[in-house]
Amino acid sequence: MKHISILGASMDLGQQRRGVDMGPSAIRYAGVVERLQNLGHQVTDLGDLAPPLSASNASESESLRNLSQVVEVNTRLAKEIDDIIASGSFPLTLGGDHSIAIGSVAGVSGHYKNPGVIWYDAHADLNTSSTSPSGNIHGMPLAAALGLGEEQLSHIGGSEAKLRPENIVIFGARALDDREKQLIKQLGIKVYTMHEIDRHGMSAMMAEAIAYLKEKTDGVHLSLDLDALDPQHAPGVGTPVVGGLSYRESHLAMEMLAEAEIITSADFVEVNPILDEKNRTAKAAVDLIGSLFGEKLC
Ligand code: B3U
Ligand code: MN
Ligand code: MN
Repeated sequence: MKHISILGASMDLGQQRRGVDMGPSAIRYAGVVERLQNLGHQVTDLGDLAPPLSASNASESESLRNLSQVVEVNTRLAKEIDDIIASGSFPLTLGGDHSIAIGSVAGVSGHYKNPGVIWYDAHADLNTSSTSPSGNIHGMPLAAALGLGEEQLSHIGGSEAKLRPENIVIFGARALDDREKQLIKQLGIKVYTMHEIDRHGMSAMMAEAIAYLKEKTDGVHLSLDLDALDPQHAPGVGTPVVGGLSYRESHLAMEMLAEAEIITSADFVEVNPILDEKNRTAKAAVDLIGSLFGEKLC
């Protein structure tokens, strides 16, 4: 039994399609609290983080859209996550676009000597203001956690880097920008692209990823972007990429992570109910959360 604190980060300013701020509501509507309670966990739903103070959505710069709002919300989120862990609870953050992982990783990292992350995503989210093709901050959270790019983002929760490159595993990648590929090579970040997963199978690749992180980390954050899944299984995301992970593969991944008992915090992001079909993507998120927290088929 775990004590789990659910926190909604209803942010949509890290990218340009409105609606992903309703992700936490959609995931709650799909029954996340009841699902976890039925598994025997103690759940506190802390509700949603207050929206950005500045009402204006006007982008200040094309290379970092809505920077001040993203910084402000993530600064508050980092503090909330920090407090949740300090209270002995497991922080489960519901996005919102993936820019909210800047705050969640920042809030987590101070609690571990060697924090690790599994970035379950079609993208690497390793852009900075100087490499981003879009200026969308949801494409930058992993770079910020490494201490790269705009300091207003990377210094949230403290000026030090929040993650070491060797403690990062990217899983499900299939839409990497050239500069992200260069950075991955330069820093030696472990990436399981769709190629490796297709070639060797989810079971072998996730087992390898778990062994890789288990050896050297004392806490692992799972940052799960629903666009890691194929759009057939998760249509309600802002940047769908074909050729993705299936619902079945993703369940196996969550079940293996549950069995390995390595995940100490998590976020489920990018569910956009406006783009969804009958809340399918939010339901998939809840199903995956069930498996991550120990649900078994039999
Ligand atoms: N790498 C591109 C596209 C992208 C990143 N994350 C998402 N899309 N969801 C970028 O804009 O940085
Ligand atoms: Mn992402
Ligand atoms: Mn993505």
